[in-house]
Amino acid sequence: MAERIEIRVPDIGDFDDVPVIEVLVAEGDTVTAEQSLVTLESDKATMEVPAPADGVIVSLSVALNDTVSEGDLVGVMELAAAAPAETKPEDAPREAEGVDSAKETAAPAPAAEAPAEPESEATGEPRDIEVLVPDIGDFDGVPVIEVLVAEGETVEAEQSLVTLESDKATMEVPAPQAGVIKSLSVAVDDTVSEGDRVAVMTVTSAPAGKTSSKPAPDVPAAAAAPAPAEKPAPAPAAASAGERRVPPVSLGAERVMPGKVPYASPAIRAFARELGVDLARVAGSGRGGRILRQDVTGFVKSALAGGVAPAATPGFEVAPPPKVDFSKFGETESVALSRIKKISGKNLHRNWVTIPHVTHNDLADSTEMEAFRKANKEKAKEQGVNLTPLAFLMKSAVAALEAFPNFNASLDPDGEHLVLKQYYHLGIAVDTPDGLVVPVIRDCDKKSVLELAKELGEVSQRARDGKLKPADWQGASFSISSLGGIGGASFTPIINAPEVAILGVSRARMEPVWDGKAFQPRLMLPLSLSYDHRVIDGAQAARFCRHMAEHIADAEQLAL
Ligand code: CAO
Repeated sequence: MAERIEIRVPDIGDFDDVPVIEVLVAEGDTVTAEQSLVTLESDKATMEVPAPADGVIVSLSVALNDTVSEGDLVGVMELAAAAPAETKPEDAPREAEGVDSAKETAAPAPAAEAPAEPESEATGEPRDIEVLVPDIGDFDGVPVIEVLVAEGETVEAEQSLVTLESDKATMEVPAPQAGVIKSLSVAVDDTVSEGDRVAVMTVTSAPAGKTSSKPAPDVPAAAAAPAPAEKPAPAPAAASAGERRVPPVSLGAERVMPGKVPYASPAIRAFARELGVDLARVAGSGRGGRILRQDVTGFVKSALAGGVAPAATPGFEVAPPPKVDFSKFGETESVALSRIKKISGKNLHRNWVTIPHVTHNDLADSTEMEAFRKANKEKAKEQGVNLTPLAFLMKSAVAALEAFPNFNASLDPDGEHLVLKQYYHLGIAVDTPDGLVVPVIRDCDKKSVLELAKELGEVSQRARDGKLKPADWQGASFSISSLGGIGGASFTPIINAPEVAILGVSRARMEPVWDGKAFQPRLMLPLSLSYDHRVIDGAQAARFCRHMAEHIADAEQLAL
């Protein structure tokens, strides 16, 4: 039978009860040497426990959210036949991790010296201290991948100042105590080693215990910043209680694997957890796809603006559009999108992907309405008004909205209430040379058809001239998009959130309509009502359209 070995939590520094935040394999999985099995996360470091050799996971002894300490059993694996014969099972994990056993038995690596405290510490007077890179194991020349604070910034004790990343681990250097960053001695992409100066801080309180800091020499901040960091004198071998440093752990056990788990530092993971952000959905803009603080805040901003698509079903993630070099197929020209197109594009996309749309189509008999309109067109023209069907349709829409109040509403952000509006402000989609805009005509219930037609003409002209003010497109409770002047039989208008429905109007056409005895030529007007199915049921939508159609067909309601 193949040899079985226990996999145990390696030296993880002074930390006990570190949570398991990911279990990356299952029992029965075949793994290769160095493949990560579980991820542990202290408040300062993310570590993975790798497989010591090739083999098969026989059993797992930890689950998500368990807490573990050095030596705890992670699982048992059966070594593949080719496993090195000389590897003693109980030593295998550590050997594979590259932990130097001599180092393990030796006293902890020297931390920065904590020299005799100057008098000011006792008196609480401001003084400068240097923050030094603590024991980071056997690594030298570790790149700084993030600088998390700026000069002049006030920081809390334990707040992370910079993130370092070796090819095996991500570590943060925290502030030893609360204070103000006087100068930074490192920048992104600098490389540092144990004892190098990270920053100079001005502090007042006495440190809680020994820290990787020492009083700063009298160096002007500006001169201090780019200066090469000094190595501190070695500290006493045994670290006293309260000593704070980045886990002085076997770095072979610490690793962050881009692509497998969200690639982010512990501080960023904590920040994301606080905001409820799933890091798996955040694109990292840092080196090697690392997720930075601004990536998380950017994601949140985008989500609040509705620009983040809901999580995809596993296996059905939305693939990015293909990148095609069109010039391979013929001549091309690149034209910048207008500002309006860029803004409305984002809103349309958000509304399309976040609202469950259904479009209900119906036909309204507009024969009488059209006859009335034509009969009054000249009269309206004398008053400088272009009388089109749209002004009549606005009145019919208001009548339907009065009858079905939940179409004149918005979903409360709590998702549990509907905000019913007692006003009838209609957004009207206007086609302009720069793109689609939706100015609002207010209090349509209080205005006559002629007044609506007049305002429609004025506002659409201002829209085409690019003269709309922000107030002109705010506050709509329902919208209408009319393509009737152009053509078409029906279409699916996109709901203008936070509204819950929008009416699309296409071009009226003569159709034979059966009156019970014979076909009659009637001018039929296509109505396409898109509605938010979370708020409106299909039957209600059908009734709303019928209400509108009957209002349009009702000769009695026709008035200017
Ligand atoms: N059926 C038949 N004829 C119609 C009609 C309809 N449904 N709607 C308008 N017409 C006629 C008008 O009566 C007018 O003809 P007359 O001058 O002979 O009376 C002609 O078509 C042109 O009308 P119009 O389009 O200039 O005016 P309107 O009041 O109907 O529309 C406006 C105004 C601003 C809505 C329109 O100009 C516009 O921009 N529409 C495009 C909206 C759009 O892009 N929507 C798509 C958004 S994506 O969802």
